[in-house]
Amino acid sequence: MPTLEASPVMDFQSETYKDAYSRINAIVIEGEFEANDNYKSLAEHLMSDHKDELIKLAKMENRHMKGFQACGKNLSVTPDMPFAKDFFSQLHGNFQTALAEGNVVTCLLIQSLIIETFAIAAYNIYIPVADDFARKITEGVVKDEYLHLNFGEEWLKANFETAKAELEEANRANLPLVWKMLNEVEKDAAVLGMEKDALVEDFMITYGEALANIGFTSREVMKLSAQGLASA
Ligand code: PL3
Ligand code: FE2
Ligand code: FE2
Repeated sequence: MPTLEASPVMDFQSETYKDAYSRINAIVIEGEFEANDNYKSLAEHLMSDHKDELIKLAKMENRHMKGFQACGKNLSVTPDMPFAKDFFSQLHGNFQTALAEGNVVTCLLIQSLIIETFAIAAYNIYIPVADDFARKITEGVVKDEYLHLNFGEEWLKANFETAKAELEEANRANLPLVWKMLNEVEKDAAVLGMEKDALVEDFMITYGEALANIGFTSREVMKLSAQGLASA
């Protein structure tokens, strides 16, 4: 008698799958690499009072990167790193500018709120459609990403009154980039079994919860988390 399988039939060895994976895998590897760099920069330059904790987070990001490199190798896929560098270039540039100007609130919004939430949404949607090897890796990684999001939340919550205006400005400048980036990966993500609507929904929920925890009212959360979405 045939058994009911919950997971969709996915040919992880097809050229179509591997071609899409070469870009998505590269994005995730580059994202983890830049996250490692960003937390190290914050530890060194802007948040030396949180140095030990930030170095711990940076080390986790380095482990995540290695895990995702192994996922690509396991499928015999070569990640398209130039594509991924380009994918992150604007967000990366904005982080570097904020770092140089000493805008710690903007740095935390970009790395700990936006990028970590983007990762949480992507990994949660990927887990049910991943191959067995990648699923185990991604399940371990996503647990850490919640800790990283929480680090940013806690600091911004403790400094809410002085951070509020800069948060709103940084959100206005950076959140539209997320929708643009999602549009850029939409096709490849679909090949891997990940739907854009599900990614957007997961992102909005997690990001909105973070903003509410930091201290924004539900009215403000609605406005902030949909910033730039209509024109995307
Ligand atoms: C920081 O800890 C992680 C930074 C990674 C950012 C990843 C963004 C991923 C967007 C691409 C959507 C497809 C994801 C596929 C998952 C393997
Ligand atoms: Fe990570
Ligand atoms: Fe992270």
